[in-house]
Amino acid sequence: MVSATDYEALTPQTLGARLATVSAVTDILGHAPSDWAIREVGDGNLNLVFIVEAAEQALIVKQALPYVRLVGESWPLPLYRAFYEHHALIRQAKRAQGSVPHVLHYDEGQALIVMEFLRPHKILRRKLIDGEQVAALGSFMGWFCARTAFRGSELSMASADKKADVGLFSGNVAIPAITEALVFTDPYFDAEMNNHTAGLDPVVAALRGDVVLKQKVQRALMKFASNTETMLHGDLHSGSIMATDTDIKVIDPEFAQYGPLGFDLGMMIANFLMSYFSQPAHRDDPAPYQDWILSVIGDAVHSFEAEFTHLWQTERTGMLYPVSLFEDQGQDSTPACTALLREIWADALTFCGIEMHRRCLSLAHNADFEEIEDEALRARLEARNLTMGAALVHQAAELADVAALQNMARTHNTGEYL
Ligand code: SR1
Ligand code: MG
Repeated sequence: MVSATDYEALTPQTLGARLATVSAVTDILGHAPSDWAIREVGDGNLNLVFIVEAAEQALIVKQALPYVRLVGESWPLPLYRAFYEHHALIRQAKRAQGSVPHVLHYDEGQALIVMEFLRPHKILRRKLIDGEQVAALGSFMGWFCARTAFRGSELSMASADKKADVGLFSGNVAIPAITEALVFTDPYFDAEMNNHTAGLDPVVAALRGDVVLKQKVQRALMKFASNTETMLHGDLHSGSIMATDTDIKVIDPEFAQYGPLGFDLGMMIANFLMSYFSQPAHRDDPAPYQDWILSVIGDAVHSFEAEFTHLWQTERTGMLYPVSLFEDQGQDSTPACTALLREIWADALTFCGIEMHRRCLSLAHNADFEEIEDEALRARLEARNLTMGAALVHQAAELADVAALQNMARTHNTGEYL
C-alpha cells in the first residue's frame, strides 16, 4: 500500500525528473526529460492527469491526489485508489482484450500510473454532446460489460482466486463510500453537497416523498455494497470512455470493486439516456441523433446478452452452474442462463434509474445537462430524465426487454413534468 512518507503531488516541473529513470518511459520518450513537453490536463473530479510528449511520442501519467480535486483538501481521499485502478486495468486487459489503455508503469509510492496516450481519441461524453457517432459503440460496450462481468465472476474464475481478489479489493473502503453516498443516498434527502436546477423542486419533492422508491433504492444499495458477484469498473459513465469515430477504449476504473453483475451495464445505459434526454438543447433537429443513441442502447443490451450467453456456453469453468449439473446429465442449461440474464437486466434497470437521479441531484453533475445555459429548458429536460429514472426503479422487474426501455424513453422524451 502507498506510504504517505515518499508521496509528492507532482507538477509539470517535477514530473520529468521522476520519470527520467523509468525505462518503460525512456524507451518511448528518450533519455532527455528537458526535451519533454509536460502539461497537466486533468479535468475530472479526483486526480492529476499529465500528457508527456517528446517528438512524435506521448504518454499519459495519472496521479492520485490525497483529496477530492472537485472539492479540495477538506475532503481527504486515500491514495490507494491508484493501487485498485492499476489492478483493475490489468484484469480488464485480460478479460476484454484491447478494451483499455496499456499500462506502462505503476509507482505505488507516488500513486501514479503511466499509460498509453490514446489519440486522436476524445472523451465520449464530449462526442455525444457534439452529436458525433461512433461505429459499433453499443456492441463494443455490451461486449466489454459481458466479458468483464462473466470472467470476473465464479461462473468463470476458480473460487479461491475470486475470493482472494474479493479480499484484495475489500481494502478499498473510501471509494465505494463515495458511490454509496453520492449515488444511492444523497439524491433522496437534503444532503449538504447536493444541488439541482431551479424549477425542479416539485419533481425532487415527489422523489423524496416516494417511500417505495427509496425502499427499492436502498435494496439496490444493499446489493451494491454486499453482493460480490464480479469485479466492476464501478464508474462506467460516458466520461470513462474514450473514442475516435471507429475505436473505443474504457478508462478510469478507480472505482473498481466487487459488486452485482448488472451494475456497469445499468450505469452505462443511464449515461446514454441522459445524453438522449439532453439532446434537444444541443441541436435544432435532435430526433435523428436521439434515434442513434437509442440504437446504441439496443446494440449494447443485445451484445451483452449474446456475449454473456456465448461465455456461458464455452467458458463456464467456475463453481457456479457447473456443467456437472446440466450438460453432463444431458440437460440444457439455457433456461438457467436466461433466468440469470433476466435478474441481471432487472438489477441493471434499477441501477440505471438511480444513476439518472444522482447526476441531476447530488454532487458531480454531468456536462450533458450542465452545459445547457437556458435554466428553464435544462429543468424541463432534467425533469424527463428524473421521472423516467423513477419509472425504471419502480418497473425494473416488469420491463421485458430493451425495446420496452426504448419505448419508455420515447414516451418520457415528449412528456412535460413541471
Ligand atoms: C467526488 S467524486 C464524484 C464522482 O466522480 C467520479 O467520476 C464518480 O462518478 C463520482 O461519483
Ligand atoms: Mg473517473
